[in-house]
Amino acid sequence: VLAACGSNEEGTNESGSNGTDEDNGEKTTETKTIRAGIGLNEDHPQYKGLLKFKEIVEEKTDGAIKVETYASGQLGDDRTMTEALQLGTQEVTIPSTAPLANFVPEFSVFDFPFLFPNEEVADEVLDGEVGQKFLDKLEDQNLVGLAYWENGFRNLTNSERPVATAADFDGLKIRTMENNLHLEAFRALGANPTPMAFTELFTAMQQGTVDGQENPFATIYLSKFYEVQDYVSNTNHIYSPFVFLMSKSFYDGLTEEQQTIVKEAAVEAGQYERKLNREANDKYLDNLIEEGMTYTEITPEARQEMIDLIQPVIDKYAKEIGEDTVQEVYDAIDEASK
Ligand code: KDG
Repeated sequence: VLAACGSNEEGTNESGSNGTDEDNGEKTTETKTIRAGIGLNEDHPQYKGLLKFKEIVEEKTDGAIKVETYASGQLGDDRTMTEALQLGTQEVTIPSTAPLANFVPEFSVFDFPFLFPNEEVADEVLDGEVGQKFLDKLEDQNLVGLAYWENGFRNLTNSERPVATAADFDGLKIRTMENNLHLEAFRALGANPTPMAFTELFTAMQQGTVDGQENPFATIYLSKFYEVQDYVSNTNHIYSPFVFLMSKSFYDGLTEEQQTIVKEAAVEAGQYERKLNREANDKYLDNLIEEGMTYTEITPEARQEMIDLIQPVIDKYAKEIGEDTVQEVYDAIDEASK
């Protein structure tokens, strides 16, 4: 029956549209493919945002640009994917600013602990003139920064003990992102930090290579870190932005109209991602407690002590980055906080 069906269809096609197309000599424009990879999994708002980007781009370009999405580090980690963009062997990735600072050191300013007071101020600064200035610095690295998305305020988890004060960090083996400022900030708190790609983190906690890590509640819950971690504290120590990156060689090969479409799609999908991410970060602490984690709240006094211990590290990096650049960021935060 199937075979008969098949030949019927073939028969219809032969005298149908295929032939007509060829006869018209229509030129089909080449389809371009964006391979977009992230480290987080398919449940995370970052992936949902990426699907939104795909939907907008494929619709607005009438399928002339196809987007393939890869989650869970299938294409690599933040650093290796960013390198692949530079080489032109991958088209899109959305790293945290922390590993991106290995390419453009100035990005570390956004990872200064306790810099942004809340998400709304971060939006205003990153989406404004100051944020754009940092994106412009990516061009020299063969990268195009199309938009800021949100990872969010990072919180500590570990398998050893409740962390309420700076003293509780003593000797804890904490995995950090691959960023020197992060490393030094945790050392200043007395911890014993190790940089590691996100893709290796779950196993490292499971095997006890590290005692703990820090990430927003959404990531902690959606990556099931509660299976290998017992304690969580709302340290809220760093607001982590994501940067939506495109390979410059790919971007330069797009028509002007396509460039506008991908730019606008990255911004629009980013607004959607931020909304989902905020909802997720608001609700998942409760889920972590339900899963059996012990929650410790950081008091304002304890947080102030952490700020004081980390301040020399911030001062050091402010000098390295350039005090004018850092001041511009501080001014924009003050302005947005009014
Ligand atoms: O997709 C983004 C992830 O690769 C990474 O940036 C997540 O915050 C992160 C981390 O801790 O590595």
